[in-house]
Amino acid sequence: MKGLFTALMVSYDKDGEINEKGLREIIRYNLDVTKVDGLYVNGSTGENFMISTEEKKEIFRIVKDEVKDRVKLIAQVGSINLKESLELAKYATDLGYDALSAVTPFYYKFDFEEIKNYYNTIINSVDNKMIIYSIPFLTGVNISIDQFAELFENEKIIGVKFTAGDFYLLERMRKTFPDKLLYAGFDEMLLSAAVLGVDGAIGSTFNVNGQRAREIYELANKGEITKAREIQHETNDFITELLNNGLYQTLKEILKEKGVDAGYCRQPMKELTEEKVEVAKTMAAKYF
Ligand code: SI3
Repeated sequence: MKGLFTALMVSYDKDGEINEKGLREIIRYNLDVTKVDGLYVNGSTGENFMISTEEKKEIFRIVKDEVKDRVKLIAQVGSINLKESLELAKYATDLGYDALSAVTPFYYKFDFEEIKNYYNTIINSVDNKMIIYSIPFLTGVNISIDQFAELFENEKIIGVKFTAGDFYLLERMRKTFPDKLLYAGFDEMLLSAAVLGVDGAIGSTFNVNGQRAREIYELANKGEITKAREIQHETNDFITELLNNGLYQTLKEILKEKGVDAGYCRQPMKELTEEKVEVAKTMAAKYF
């Protein structure tokens, strides 16, 4: 389960329906062109928190059908509707997903006992493994090192997708939990995380920029930091433009420039203006 995982984009049509043909093209692009080690399905990048349970299942099914066993698959099943999480955990496990992941429950101020119960309930309901999805800047949920230790008492909880810039905490986690899987979640900080010894990374930008991410990760692991830093600089020039123009919409537009039917984002996310579409096209030509 180590390595680089794309947080998979999903192609939606103008009405917000899943475009199966487009989704299959995005998957193939990730397998054949960006060449990642695995896919993280129904995460933030899949616009997961704006779609129905049935749509989530359909995406899990299509991805597994297209990938078969070519790369590892992680199913993000987190939801503040625990019953939905349980249903999705069973569904993805039955399909053969290699691991599950669940975002920390958000919106209500759940206390740690509730969060721990959420993870144990989900993962104890299936024969699978759990990767905690920690993304405090969107959920408002911060988990301390002691709390991670408590969660890891359950051996089925095997790691964390760490989407945060707290490198002190990341370093403490690496030292304290040498056998747990730590994945970097911010692509713009991949080099710093790799230097601290993460086991891999999960990122939205890998949908198009997976090859540069691979170079950064491998150079860092070989100790070739100067070269890795140059590629991180180039990557971050790209990510800065991406964030300024509209993250997921621009990634989709770049995929379209590469011949992939990446579709549109699901409302309430808005469409790019014509001007921003032009910016995305220029970025595609400049970086890919
Ligand atoms: O769940 C997911 O789709 C992710 O893996 C998210 C991943 O951490 C991305 N975060 C978000 C909020 O999209 C990053 O890859 C992020 O897009 C990138 O670092 C640019 O900031």
